[in-house]
Amino acid sequence: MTHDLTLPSGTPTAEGLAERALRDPHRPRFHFTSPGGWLNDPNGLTHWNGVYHLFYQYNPLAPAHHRIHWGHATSTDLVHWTDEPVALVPGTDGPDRDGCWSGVLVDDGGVPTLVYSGRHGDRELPCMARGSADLRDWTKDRANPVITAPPEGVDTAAFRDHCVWREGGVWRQLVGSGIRGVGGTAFLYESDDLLTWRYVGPLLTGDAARNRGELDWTGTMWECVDLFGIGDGTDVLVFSAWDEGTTHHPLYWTGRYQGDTYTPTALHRLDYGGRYFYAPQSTRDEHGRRIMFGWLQEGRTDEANARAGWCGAMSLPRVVTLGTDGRLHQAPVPELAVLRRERVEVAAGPLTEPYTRLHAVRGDQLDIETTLRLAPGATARLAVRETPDGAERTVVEVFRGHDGVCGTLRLHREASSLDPTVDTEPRYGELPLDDDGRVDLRVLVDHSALEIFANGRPLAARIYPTRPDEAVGVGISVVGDVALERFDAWQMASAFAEGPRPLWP
Ligand code: DQQ
Repeated sequence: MTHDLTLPSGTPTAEGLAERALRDPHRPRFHFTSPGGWLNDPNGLTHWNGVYHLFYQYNPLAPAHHRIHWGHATSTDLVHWTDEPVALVPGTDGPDRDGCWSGVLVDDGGVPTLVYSGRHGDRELPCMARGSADLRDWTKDRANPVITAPPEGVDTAAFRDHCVWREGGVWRQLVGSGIRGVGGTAFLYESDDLLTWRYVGPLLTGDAARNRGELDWTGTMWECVDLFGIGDGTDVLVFSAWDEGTTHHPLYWTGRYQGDTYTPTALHRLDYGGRYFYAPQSTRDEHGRRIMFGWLQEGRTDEANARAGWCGAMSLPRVVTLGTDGRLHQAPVPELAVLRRERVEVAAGPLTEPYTRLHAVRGDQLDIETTLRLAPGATARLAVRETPDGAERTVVEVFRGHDGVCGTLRLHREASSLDPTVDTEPRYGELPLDDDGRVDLRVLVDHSALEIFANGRPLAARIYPTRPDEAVGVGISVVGDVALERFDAWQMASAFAEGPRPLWP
């Protein structure tokens, strides 16, 4: 994403955005989207007195990244969302007059408090706002910005996004940034009152020169850093690796946070979809679960987004745990099951046909859960959103290497759309397998939003069939020895009521 502050030509006015959005066949129905206009990062995630609050980067005036507000929605089940009044509006003057960029919510002795990035020109500086008890009304602090400049030598336009926590009687904060010629970084600060911050130093700095261009390249700047402890003694540092125009992908370090430093043990990709699961943020909910959302960016042109009247979806909320392999394991929250309607079951057994169209399973709102067992060298492919003539189809592929241990999860989008202007690049990543070659695969199809979980590894993407009404088929093809142990599919109900949602409730 470029941070251009002008609207693309031809952008419609706010009028009618929600109606346009409603008519768009590509708009998800059980992933959270804004009522209309633009949505990007999840912000201020919290579970507050039994209510989940999802704030998000929002432009209610146009489907373009311009003068970003904080949208707000609440839920008691992480599935059905109520639109709340816009939480933060860019100031008419002051440090956030060009946008209220990403940030977090903390509980300051019972007072909900936002720490976010104010944008003015190309300056990004930390700001804060105090909330009412119901988290609906927010008052910006008169002292904003609460940090008046980045550490010396750091670009003012690369100093944003926050992770704030309480530790040993003080507040600590990370601000995402980059050190020119060195790499992305997270600067550590400390405060007694969230207002006056002492700079401690970089918690960890990447190496922008190494593996440039690789899928795990750490970029020149780290956006949306998120530090949390998980499992027994592992600290995870999530960040979105960024480089102007070329790199947007979420990564995480596993390692140990101690004192003022973070000692990494390993670097991993957070989601194989790359930019399609960007700028994630997580919170520990009142049940003790680590819940994470990411921004599912669009894969179509700015003009197509403008015509659609909306832009950007939130991922499904995910439960994140630490796997026995020391990596993060991700799954959609179990609450989603309330949207499951008719179930179709496919009989278990060896898959002998090279291709089987599953006629009973059809739709553009589906939840598919299957367990496959692959012999070494075998491949299984699940096609979704397939037209009857097969001209459009999106294929989820799992492959077990000949050595039996290594596998690959791959998403083929080359035929996902006949529209040459949409992104159809494939996506792939490593698939962990046990000795039996078992693959637990979950595929959630929600119009243009697709989320795949294979043995706990996620891959999010967007797809835009040109014949959306016909692209509802599902099929399986195999090469080699593949057994189907289980296959269940559900039609998914919509999580939103019919009718346009007010852009500014
Ligand atoms: N989006 C926000 C920034 C953040 C970026 C601006 C990540 O705060 O760095 O809308 O997508």
